[in-house]
Parts: sequence; C-alpha cells; structure tokens
Amino acid sequence: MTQEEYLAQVEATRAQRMAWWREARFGMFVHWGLYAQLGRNEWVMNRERIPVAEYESLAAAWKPKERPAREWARLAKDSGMKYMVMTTKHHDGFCLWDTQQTDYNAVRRGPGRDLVREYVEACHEFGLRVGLYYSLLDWHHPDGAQCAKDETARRRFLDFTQGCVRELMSNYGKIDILWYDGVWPLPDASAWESVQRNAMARQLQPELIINNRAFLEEDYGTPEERVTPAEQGRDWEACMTFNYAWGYMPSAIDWRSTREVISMLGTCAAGQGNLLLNIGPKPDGSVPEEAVEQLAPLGRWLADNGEAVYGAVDRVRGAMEGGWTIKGNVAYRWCPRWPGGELVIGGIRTKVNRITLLATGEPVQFWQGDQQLKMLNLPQRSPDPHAGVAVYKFECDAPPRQVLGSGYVVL
Ligand code: H79
Repeated sequence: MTQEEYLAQVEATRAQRMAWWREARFGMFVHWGLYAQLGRNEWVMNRERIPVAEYESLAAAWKPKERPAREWARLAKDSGMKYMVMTTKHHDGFCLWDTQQTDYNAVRRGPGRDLVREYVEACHEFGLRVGLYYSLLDWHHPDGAQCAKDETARRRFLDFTQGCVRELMSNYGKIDILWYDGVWPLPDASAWESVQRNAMARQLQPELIINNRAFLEEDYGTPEERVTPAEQGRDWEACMTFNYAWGYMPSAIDWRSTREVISMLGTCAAGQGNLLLNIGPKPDGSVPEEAVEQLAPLGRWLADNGEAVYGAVDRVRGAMEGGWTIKGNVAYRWCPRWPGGELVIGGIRTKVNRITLLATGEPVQFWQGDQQLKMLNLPQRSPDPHAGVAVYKFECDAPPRQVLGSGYVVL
C-alpha cells in the first residue's frame, strides 16, 4: 500500500472508527513501570543518569500484587471514564507484556506474568475501551540511540519496534487505541517507518484509533498538560497529570481537585475534545489514595451531570461565551461559582423555553428580556452536593447564541 492509499483509507474510515471515542469524553491514563519503585517520576533513568545495568536491577526486584489493573478499571468505571490507556513500554524500555523481541519484559523478569494481558482483561471486565501506550524512544535497547547514526542499528531497532507493535496488535484481542509517544532520536515518519507500522496495525485491528505521536497526524491531536482545543474538524485529547507527575511520585503532593477536573472536562466538552487523566500507580499497582479521594465525588457528579459532558456536542467557541456546553438547541450552564438567590446571564440571543437543574430535572423560574436572563428564586447554597458545580439545562428555540464582547453596546 502506498502512503497516499494508506492516508486515504484512514480518512475514509475515521468517522466510523471514532464514533465511540467522540462520545466518550473521559479516559484514564496509567503510567506504570519499573520507575514506580524509585518513586521519582518516569523520567528518573534519564534525569539521574542511572546506568542501564543498575536500572535493570529494578526489573528483577519488581513484584506487583495480584491483578491491580482490576482496581484501576473499577476506579475508572466508577469515576465516569469510558476508556483506558496503559504504558506497555515507556522510554525506559521495559516491556510489560510477553514479548519475543527482548527478554527485558514482565514475564521473564520479576513480575513473572503478562501485565498487559491482565490490563486488557480488566478493561473488558469493567466494560472499558482498551488503549495501549507505546514509546518508540527506548533508553534500554542498545540501538535506541545508535539508530540515528548507524543504518544497521536503525534496521535492527525498527525490526524490534515493528515486532513489538505487531505483538501488541495480535495477541490481546480487540485493541481500541494505539497511543504512541517519544520520537527521539529519529527525525521523521519515514525513518520510523510509521506508515508501514500503522498500516500493519490497522490491518490487524481494523477499528483501531491512532494518536499523532509517530510523525503522522493520524486520528487525533494530543496536547500534553494543557487543555487546548484543536482547530475545528480535528479531533483532540488533552492528556493531563493528576499531581503534576506521570509515574508514581509520592513527593508530588499537589493534586488537582475534583473541581479542577470538572473544569477540564468542561473545556474538553466545549471544544469537542477528550480528557485523558493520568494515575501513576505505586510499585505494587495500588492507586495513590489522593487520586481515589478526588475521583470519588467526580464519579457521583458525572452520574448526575453526564448529559452535559458525554455524547455528541457542538463547539461553544463562536456560539457562546465560556461556561457552557451545547448540544443542538440545548445549552448547559456550568456554575462553579454560586451567586446565591439570583443568577443573571447577559447577551443570550436565543429564546429560552425552559430551564431545569440538570441533576434533578427541577424547573427554574426565570425572566428573559432582550439583553438579560434572570434565573429567580435559586437556593442560597449551590444545589450540587458533590463538588459545588451545579449545571442548568437551557432548552432553546434554536441553537443557542450569546453575544457579549468587550464593550457595552446595546444591539
Ligand atoms: O509519558 C509522559 C511523558 O513521560 C512523556 N509524555 C507523557 C504522556 C514525555 N516524553 N517526553 N516528553 C513528555 C517531553 C519531554 C519533557 C522533558 Fe522533562 C522536559 C524532558 C526533560 C525536560 C519532564 C520534565 C520530564 C523530565 C523533566
């Protein structure tokens, strides 16, 4: 298959392949590997210049508990997440699956079992879509750096890379997402043989969704540690840490709050994107308590307010000011700051027929003038018991529009 044929096929099948993903909104990222034992982030081997042989000893020492992936998947499900993405190999090169490409893997070393298989089974058990993260960059493989300088090394390393991806796409049943990362040190898609590898992956997994981190734009963009929408028409997913570290790092003690995660979800839904929120499990696989603490109320909040979050949404930018998500003739007003008895909204240009509190369906009295809409007789305290973020559903006559601008001009 030529590159043109490949790209045409990817384009032609995208809408159908991405249908579930575009409605899912929220996924769990899991960074788990040897580095968890050091507890100083997933870049520790590079940042502390740990010799390969010394770092390798972590492989023999790693003894995770029984099937921690079930814990992650249960937590993801209860938190309102619809899919997961797990590191099968991070930049440190340790493979969490039963690979024939290297013996630096979880079956042959300390764990003595296939941690990717356990993860995939856990996703299935809890009804979650399955994503596999794979780092092209490899600090352990002898050709991982040499490949940039030596064609023989590059050939060996690419055979290794293609072999790894072939196994991941062949041995674990249906895989929903292939999440590449780390393109150092090769310069482009051609050097990484990305078209060949992705074409192979898609042949093995016809429904596969692939991210944009192997020098091909593929299915979606991946802003990291920022929630910035892509241009209209381009799918995107913000990958975000929970405590400003990807791998387990007990010293990283500032956790994003439930309310911050809700705010990120709002920005994603307003921009037709997804949120991939990370956890970095401990060496034994258990989830840091702080993550569970913030996710528990989030799950309850989503159970009440999911209609404003999941499913096909329209872009807010250009239609409304911030603080909304929209679907057709319906607008959802997110209220993280509670004003008390009356809420006044300016500049709504569409006739509003009905306003209800999304969580309960309880109608709200309101008055709509030309430039102002006043919601009346509201409670003094936020009616949302989970996170203090109430959502109101506005049913309108037409696709909602709000015009405020920076000046004060009565139109
Ligand atoms: O897997 C996570 C990161 O390890 C990986 N992508 C996410 C999903 C990633 N690889 N490279 N980068 C992110 C960009 C590189 C950032 C760096 Fe640094 C800045 C490398 C060195 C300085 C971050 C901060 C890592 C060490 C210090």
